[in-house]
Amino acid sequence: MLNLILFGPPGAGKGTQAQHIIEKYGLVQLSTGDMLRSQIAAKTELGLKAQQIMANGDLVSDEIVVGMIKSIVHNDKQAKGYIFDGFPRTVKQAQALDSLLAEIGEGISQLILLDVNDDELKARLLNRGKDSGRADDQDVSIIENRIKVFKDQTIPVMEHYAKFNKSAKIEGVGSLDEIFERIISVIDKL
Ligand code: B4P
Repeated sequence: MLNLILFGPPGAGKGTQAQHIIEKYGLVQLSTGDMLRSQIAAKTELGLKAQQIMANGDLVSDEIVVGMIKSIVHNDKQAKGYIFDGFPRTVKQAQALDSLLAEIGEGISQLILLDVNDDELKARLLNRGKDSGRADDQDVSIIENRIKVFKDQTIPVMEHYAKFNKSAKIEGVGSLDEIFERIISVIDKL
């Protein structure tokens, strides 16, 4: 299996690039952000818990997101591999993911960081916020909090996989095609 973590700060292009990667490599995309937003739209108990946390730009609890991922990985026996988009966001989530994959005799093949500077992130997210309807994309102070949360709680995930030589960093500024080519050149070396 090819199991990739698409990694980066909010607005780095994870969701955008994941679409192209799944088409080329036939992987299953698991975006915890999308899963949480569908729970909110369906007004489930889980969605109600996550809604305010996400609107503030904070992280939903590890238990909730790990539980969502677990149920899919355990039930999908046909997958050629996964692209984890927006997950793991804490070292605890990374450890839970490693154990989950080990249970099916698998592991993470590579983490790929899309490196983008803070000014570009803010501009992209505010731009998306004009028509996305996402509360977390419409307020600079919330976007700044999301970037801070990434630096404080999520960067250690990259260090966790670097210990196993499984972290790669690519430039995340440029056209969508240029960035996709950079990602392909990392994947094709695996
Ligand atoms: P996510 O849904 O993961 O939100 P995101 O980081 O904003 O998305 P993404 O990074 O994929 O967006 P993209 O760059 O593609 O999470 C939202 C919230 O959910 C979190 O804050 C948290 O509360 C919660 N959550 C999710 N997962 C969690 C977890 N594991 N643990 C705890 N909480 C969790 O796109 C951004 C914009 O940039 C788009 O408009 C796009 O068109 C544009 N763009 C992309 N590439 C570009 C390029 N090359 N040039 C110019 N613009 C570009």
